[in-house]
Amino acid sequence: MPVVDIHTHIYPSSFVELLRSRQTVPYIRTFPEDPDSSRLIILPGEDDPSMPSTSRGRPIGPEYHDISQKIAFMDQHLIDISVISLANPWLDFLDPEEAGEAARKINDDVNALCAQYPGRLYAFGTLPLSASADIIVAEIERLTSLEHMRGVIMGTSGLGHGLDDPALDPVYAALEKHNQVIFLHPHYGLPSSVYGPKASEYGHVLPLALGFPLETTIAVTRMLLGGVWDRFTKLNVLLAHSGGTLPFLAGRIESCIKHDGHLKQEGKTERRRDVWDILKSNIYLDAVIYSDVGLKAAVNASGSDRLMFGTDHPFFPPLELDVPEWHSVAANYKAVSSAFNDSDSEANAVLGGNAIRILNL
Ligand code: 5CU
Repeated sequence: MPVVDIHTHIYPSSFVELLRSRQTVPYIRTFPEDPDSSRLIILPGEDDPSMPSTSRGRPIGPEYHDISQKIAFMDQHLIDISVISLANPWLDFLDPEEAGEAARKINDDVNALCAQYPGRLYAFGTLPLSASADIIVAEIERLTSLEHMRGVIMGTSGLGHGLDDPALDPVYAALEKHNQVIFLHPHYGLPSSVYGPKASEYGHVLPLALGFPLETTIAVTRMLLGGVWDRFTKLNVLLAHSGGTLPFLAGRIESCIKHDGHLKQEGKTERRRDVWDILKSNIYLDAVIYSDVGLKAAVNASGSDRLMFGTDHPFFPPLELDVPEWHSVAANYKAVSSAFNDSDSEANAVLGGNAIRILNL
């Protein structure tokens, strides 16, 4: 059974040029302490002058845009097929007038990268979310004509007001109509105040380990409370990082809904699909959680037939020089083998079979 990586990012060269041309987050720049090394600054507040220079973004090299490096990484880690996606913050920061054209260019570029390696690369497209719903829907429709596209990647901000915004309904309707999976990925984290006054001493750990997964969990819970899956019963969403903390917190979310007097008064506690139903019918989860503990929660919540292997390449490379096998990837492989130690068929499904079936690879 082939191994498929469904969580693996790329910034095509045109996007790298765009980031290099900018002076505010997101952008690529060098710092006087190390003028020969470019750093990718994408997360909110990541270039705060109070940060030590080693916390300001991350080093960026050709692994972020050179597709031959993606293939070399796949070969090194025994990955047969990758479903590549533009990394955060996608096109969220563009002016509305620029977004439609930029999305067409990036999607064409990514589709062309896939075409260089037939059978090995597919992609999630990018949406011009700062543009009007008409322009977004037009791009969703255009994506269906690009051979290698298998869905779209999206952040949690939607059109600027989150994923429970009713203004997104035409977008959800188009995605549902064309059977396009949304790969939902965090970027914005939590307000920096929750990380406390010593945050700059802790590198990226709090925003990446906790801010990202909580952002995803809140975004999906808002979709649920906003009735998105009651209106779009066939809308499929693949959640990054094994659903943030959704599998672990689903019982608590469901209980809070059942005990909420305001929701009851509005008639919203009875006439709705519950979290467990949505987890098993509309949600897919990646297996990018680095431990069998989190992976088992994901399996219990959604089923092993809805879980798909990923790496998050090119993020989380080894910090040591010349280590060919990435610890982060080894941890995700190990989590799958420990979670399914008595079932090769389930492990193979998570490693590749599910992605081939769900994304029609
Ligand atoms: O290291 C990081 O900041 C990231 C990121 O921004 N996006 C991602 O997908 N993984 C890690």
